[in-house]
Amino acid sequence: MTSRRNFLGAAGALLTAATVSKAAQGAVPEAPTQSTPDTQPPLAPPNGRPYNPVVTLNGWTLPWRMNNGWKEFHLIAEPVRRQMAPGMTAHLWGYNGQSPGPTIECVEGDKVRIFVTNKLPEHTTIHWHGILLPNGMDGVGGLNQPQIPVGKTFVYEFEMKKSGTFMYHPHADEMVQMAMGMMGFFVVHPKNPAFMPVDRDFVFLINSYDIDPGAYTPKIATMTDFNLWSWNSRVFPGISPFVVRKGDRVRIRFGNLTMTNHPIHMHGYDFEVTCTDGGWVPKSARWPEVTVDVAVGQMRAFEFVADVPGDWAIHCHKAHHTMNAMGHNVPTMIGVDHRGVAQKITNLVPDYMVMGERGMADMGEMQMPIPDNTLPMMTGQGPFGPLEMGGMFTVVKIREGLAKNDYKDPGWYKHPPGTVAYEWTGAAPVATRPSPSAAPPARAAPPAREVQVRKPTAHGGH
Ligand SMILES: [Cu+2]
Repeated sequence: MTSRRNFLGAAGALLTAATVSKAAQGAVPEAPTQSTPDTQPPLAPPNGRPYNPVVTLNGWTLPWRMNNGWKEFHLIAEPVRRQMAPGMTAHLWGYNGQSPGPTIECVEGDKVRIFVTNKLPEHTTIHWHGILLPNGMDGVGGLNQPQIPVGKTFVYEFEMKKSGTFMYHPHADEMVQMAMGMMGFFVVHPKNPAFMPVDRDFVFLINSYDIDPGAYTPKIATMTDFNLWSWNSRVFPGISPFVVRKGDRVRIRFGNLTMTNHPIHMHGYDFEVTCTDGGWVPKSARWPEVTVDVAVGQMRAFEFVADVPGDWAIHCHKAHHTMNAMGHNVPTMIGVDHRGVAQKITNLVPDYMVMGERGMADMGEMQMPIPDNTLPMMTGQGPFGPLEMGGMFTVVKIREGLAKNDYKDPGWYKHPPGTVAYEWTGAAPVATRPSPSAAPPARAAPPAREVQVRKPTAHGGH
């Protein structure tokens, strides 16, 4: 049997001979599909202008075909199953088998034709966030185009006017379709490969879901109280590490399609924001940061030179966003002595558990019974014990001697001897405390100040 790929290859050969039949030219390009949530290696461009491809965290890049000078892609909007971390799968909507959809990569000056087939149970469109294009290609259903009906394929065509960091998402029944996971990254590489080159270029989208413990489908009407805070529809410990070779110049790009802002914080380095969804930031306008807040509907890219090896945490700095599904109505129990009470309750309710009388760190190692398809609230095991994390957390793993294109997880960092925080085993210091009976020091009267007022003079001779 002739596979679809072979058939298209033959069609491509015909095109170069410039004897294209209408049927071959009119054929819709194949729509590759992805079945795994694992980070795929970067897709080196097989044709067209050269560029340094990006790595999509727990994702992949959509292959294309060239057709008479047009780069042709095919997205299929459809229900998907996305494993958010081992042990938990969500029933989402996405593109070509996954949520988010595949990353689209092209080059400034490329003519791009994107076929969008709707296999959802309702109509949809795609808006190309940040991309400068003709009004009728902007994808706002009802405003710029009719909605794409169920079962139909629409075509978007535009020329990439500038390079940068963009994304795509529906502009049709938006609240539902984005709450269900419909979105994807869109990178336009500079025409000149010497413009702001980096060695490693990572991308991901920030999204959030509200999926009840034990359930599979997000609650689409949730406004702010989401319980799964994810990067590319993955939560810790399901988010891949950023694997980096020591000495590499690294760019990390992300876009926020949740309902709140996320201060993204990376340990061990300072960095500069070099790109937003509006374009590249000139050198003179950058300043150093260790946390960059990304508002709803914004994109940011930051860069640093990876000169210090280690396992450096990278996470959203909102503490609730580094946790998985939990109830928020947990009373604060710190300092409450449950002894006796717990015993009495356990006689009535055998599974009763006391939570939080010494803080909640115990949750990190607790094997408590949870419903199927539910992740622990705080989890993950590191080289020194439980990590007590969830949600938007992963690690930048910087190692010496990796190969140029090696993105395999190198395991935990092996610290040189004498470089890890250690327990003090000498004599305990004597605490000095003020005696409780001591009166607070009397407040001295503020010293008198003399103020001299000078009026500006007309001659201004200084
Ligand atoms: Cu956050």
